[in-house]
Amino acid sequence: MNENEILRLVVVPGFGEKFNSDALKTILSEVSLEEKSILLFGKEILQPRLIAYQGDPDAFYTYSGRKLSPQPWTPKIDAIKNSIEKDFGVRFNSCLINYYRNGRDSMGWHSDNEPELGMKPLIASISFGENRAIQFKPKKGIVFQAFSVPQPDGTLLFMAGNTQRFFLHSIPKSNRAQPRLNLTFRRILT
Ligand SMILES: O=C(O)CCC(=O)C(=O)O
Ligand SMILES: [Mn+2]
Repeated sequence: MNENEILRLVVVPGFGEKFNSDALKTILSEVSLEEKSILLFGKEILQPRLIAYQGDPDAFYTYSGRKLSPQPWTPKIDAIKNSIEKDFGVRFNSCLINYYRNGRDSMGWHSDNEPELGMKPLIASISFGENRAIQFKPKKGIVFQAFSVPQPDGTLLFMAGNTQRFFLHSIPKSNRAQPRLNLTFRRILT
């Protein structure tokens, strides 16, 4: 990788189609999703979506001021992980599961730059259900335009290299949105 590289994304439309249309339903039935709060300037704020975290037993993740303990892998999530690992020659030990119940659920601007992900984290993000675009914008000092990537059902998006260092991303609210499930596979350095 060149030292000047600021952004590395790979988009694989339809990757999730092979898990067939019941992926969303199956995952909802096997995962217990929770409304969780984050600490923002010392205050507890409920996150506007449902969340679960799965992974290998030692893959603890401190996210927005909260230490997440991994739940054991469930069959569908494990199958999707294995499929991504096999096709792209990558390895993950955890998965953050986000469920957007409707268009009012969202995720604010952030980057996945927690120290336990390392300097240049590879994150594989797969989406099922409603098409909610992910927005990107450069951090201060980076000259680049904001842009968005549509994520229709089955889209697989890799974020890699310096993406987290130089860009923020978000899922804005949307009017008229059916439910959407997103899985982000990560590698926690243990
Ligand atoms: O829902 C998405 O597509 C993005 C999820 C995300 O950014 C995250 O889990 O950190
Ligand atoms: Mn993220």
